[in-house]
Amino acid sequence: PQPLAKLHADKGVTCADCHGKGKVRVDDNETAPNLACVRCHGDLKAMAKGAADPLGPHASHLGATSCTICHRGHEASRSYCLSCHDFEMKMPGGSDAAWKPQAMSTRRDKRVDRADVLVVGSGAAGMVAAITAHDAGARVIVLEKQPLTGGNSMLAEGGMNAAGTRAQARKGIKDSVELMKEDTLKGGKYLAEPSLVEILARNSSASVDYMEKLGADLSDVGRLGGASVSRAHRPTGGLPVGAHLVDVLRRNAAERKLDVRVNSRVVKLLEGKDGAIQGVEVSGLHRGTYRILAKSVILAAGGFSANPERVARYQPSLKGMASSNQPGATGDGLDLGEAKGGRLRDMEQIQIHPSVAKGSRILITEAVRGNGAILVNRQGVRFFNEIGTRDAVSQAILHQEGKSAFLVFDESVRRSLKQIDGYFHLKLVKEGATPEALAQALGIPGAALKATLDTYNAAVDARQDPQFKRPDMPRALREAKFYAIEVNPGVHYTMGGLAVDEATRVLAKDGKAIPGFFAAGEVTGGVHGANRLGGNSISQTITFGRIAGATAAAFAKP
Ligand code: MEZ
Repeated sequence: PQPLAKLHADKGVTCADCHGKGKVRVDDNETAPNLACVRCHGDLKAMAKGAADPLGPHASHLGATSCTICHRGHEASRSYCLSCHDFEMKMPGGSDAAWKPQAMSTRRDKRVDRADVLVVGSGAAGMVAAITAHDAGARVIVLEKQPLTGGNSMLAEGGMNAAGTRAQARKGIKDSVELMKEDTLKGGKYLAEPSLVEILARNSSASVDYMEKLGADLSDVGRLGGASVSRAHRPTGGLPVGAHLVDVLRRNAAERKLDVRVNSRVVKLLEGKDGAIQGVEVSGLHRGTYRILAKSVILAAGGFSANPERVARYQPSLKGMASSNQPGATGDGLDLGEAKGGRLRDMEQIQIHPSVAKGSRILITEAVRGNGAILVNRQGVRFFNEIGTRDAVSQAILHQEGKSAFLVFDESVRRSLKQIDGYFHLKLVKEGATPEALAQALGIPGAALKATLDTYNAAVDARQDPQFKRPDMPRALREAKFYAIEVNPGVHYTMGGLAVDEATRVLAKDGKAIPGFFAAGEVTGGVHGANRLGGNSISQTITFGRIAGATAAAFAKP
């Protein structure tokens, strides 16, 4: 395909129209070309208007992204959506090959930038840390290797766990810090660091308040696997939590004029003579390699679920399994930290999520089960407590014929959780007017599926599941239509990472904190032990992001 620069030139558009007049070097955020795109074509909203598909690429769950992520000027355009989806996507000057990162400039820029607090990674942990540090008076720079902010937090669906919140009180849910702590420790097979779990649970309600203060809506509360009560907070109607929180964090970063640099990959942490971390060497898409000196560095670079080689190295049994993660979740942060003496812990603890849509990388949120869906096998029968912990449910599915299962629900479950609409949009759902019709669409025995639903509905009525002891059955499955999605486990979360203390200081192999070096989010280990509970990841990012931002800002003060 002709690149866009040529297509534009053919229409009389000049270089200066996109790049600006005079000697202008494109920055790593590609600010000038993106402004030029919007000037001529309108913003994302304008581009989405009138499109045949109301959830098309210009109105996607990625939110406010820049045009040049997909629409390249001097090479074939590639849709970022194709990193995870296999849509047919045609665009002018575009190739239908999967998206891949562009090659970074090889130049060396001798200019040195300076910050009080430097944050590596722009998922929820990084952005919360950056906002907190900024609000504490620090000069902050955020670096993100991907062309957009949000990290894996952008894909979080089911909710943010918190105990003792106002939303729970409004719904009459009785929860406590102690119960959340015990659920988390038990779910993680008591491998987690109790002091970190205590911090997670004790601060969770305040972290919901914090996000609400920034403008988030976390008023819907649902139940997820391994939780004794409903404590997963998400937007009204059960919309996905991650895209919403990332949107709020982006807005807050913009309001504060935070210096957020995408297409900026950290290649090295810089160390002073005393062993303190004093900045980074970064490779920028256009600027090339340069240094940023900082008094504190916070690593919030995420996990490695999207790095199949690394996953297989720590867990050979997971070789070849699809991942639900965004393409940037490759674990580079772990290498950066380890190279500076950081201790890695629990690296072999890798979570597989029970419900990834078969043949895809699309996570079907656990909240569908939490809101009432059941799992049936090819014989049309249930085989496990659907809201057990992820490790247990995943193993149960892998023991079924075909190593997959059908997630079955009805119209009432569909209505209860808005994020289910997205699965219809992605054409992942089969349906039938009756259980038998649904079974026919799935190719499984109709009488068996009908009997399974009758037995389950009787258990819901009796508030007791004698078969599998499911502790919470919020609704019967009686309302046509009936729906199903075929699911199988996928690599979802890496519990291991850099060891940190209660103040998010990165610990060296001798157990001592490395001065000036902090970490938060999935790049750290110790919060979840051998198995993370659904909803604890977003909770962790906000709580430990806040702590990291405050501690790093305090450390940076003279
Ligand atoms: O915390 C998670 O990973 C989560 C809630 C995922 C999901 O099923 O939605």
